[in-house]
Amino acid sequence: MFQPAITGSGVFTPDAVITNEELVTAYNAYAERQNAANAGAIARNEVAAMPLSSAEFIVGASGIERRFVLDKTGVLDPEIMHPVLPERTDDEPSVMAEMAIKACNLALAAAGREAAEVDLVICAASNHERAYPAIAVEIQDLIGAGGFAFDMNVACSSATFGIQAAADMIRTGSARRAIVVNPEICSAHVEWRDRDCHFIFGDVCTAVVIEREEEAKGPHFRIRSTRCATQFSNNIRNNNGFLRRTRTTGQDLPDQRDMQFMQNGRKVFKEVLPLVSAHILSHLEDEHLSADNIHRLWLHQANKSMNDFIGKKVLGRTPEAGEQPNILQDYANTSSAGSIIAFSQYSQDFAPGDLGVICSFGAGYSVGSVLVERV
Ligand code: CO8
Repeated sequence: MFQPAITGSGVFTPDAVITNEELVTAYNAYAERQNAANAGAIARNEVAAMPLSSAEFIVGASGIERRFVLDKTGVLDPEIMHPVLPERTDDEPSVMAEMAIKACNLALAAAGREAAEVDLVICAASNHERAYPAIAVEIQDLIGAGGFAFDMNVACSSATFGIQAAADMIRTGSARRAIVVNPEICSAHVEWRDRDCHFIFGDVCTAVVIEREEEAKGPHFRIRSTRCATQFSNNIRNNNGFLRRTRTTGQDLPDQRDMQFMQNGRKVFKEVLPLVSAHILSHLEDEHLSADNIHRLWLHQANKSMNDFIGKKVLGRTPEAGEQPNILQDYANTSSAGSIIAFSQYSQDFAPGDLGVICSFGAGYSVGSVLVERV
């Protein structure tokens, strides 16, 4: 058996930023247009008026101030209300693979490794731009890695579940050096015309290099252990899928709202919090550790109040500055990439022996935790 370690991480951040104010201006312009167009039906109570959004609500309810996206012009155009990403030919790199190359190269540079030394690529994300061939195999080809590659999807927990899969394969010897990469294009999946969720997501790509600790070229994070858990819930759901076209005889599909991100946010908030806190605490207990031994929690980045609650529950007190860093104010929810951005940005100050937990949670429900030690 070999000891796996995270030896490098990288974050690719798109250039375009949308502030809450820009987002609300665009959404409200769209809603007012719709209301004007439907004025008669609204007056006859046949159609409900679209409610307006507010930047104050967004920051108060979530802590999110802005988000990065691949394309902001389409999202902010009330005539369009979604990102515009031109179609690519089959000979061009896919959008996810293009983002992934950038994050993989940053992670490889941090590990001091060449792509040719990698023999496992896992593309772990909450959506994949096509069914096959796997995006991971395309990434493997584009960066020049060897071995094998596959896609996996556990929604917001894809990265931690991917780390567990890679760490287990390195431990047993079926892979020697892995990249787990998380290209998240949430902007193409969220419904920007729905005020309940239009503010939640952003785009990013993260990557980590995992290899045998004995081969690490510099300071690294030993993966002491991992824990993954799932419990079925419909409270975060997307019904897009290949069977969709079999349910109609016409070209136009009926009600397409559920082909985008859907959630019952309040229920998610209430149900996921106890699940995550108990998960982290039992993971620590299994390792004969208490919260006092943990220097930092790199949590999934969905909601500031959620993270405040989990931090308090796990540590048994209000976390001190730096013990539970949030990046969601700048990135919003980037699905599986969130906890990895936090880890990548807030881990280099660790001293040898310091312990931390990367923890993701989300649709499924799913929870994944990775206990790491600085070496
Ligand atoms: N502006 C003004 N008012 C608003 C807005 C808005 N934008 N949105 C909602 N309101 C109103 C509501 O209509 C409601 O009004 P009323 O009381 O009159 O009915 C009121 O504000 C309160 O609404 P909510 O109860 O919905 O507000 P909350 O305080 O619950 O906050 C949150 C909403 C922020 C969504 C919160 O519930 C939350 O963060 N929940 C947890 C959600 C979560 O973590 N989900 C994880 C999803 S991510 C995941 O699992 C990955 C999925 C796959 C990736 C998908 C990629 C796109």
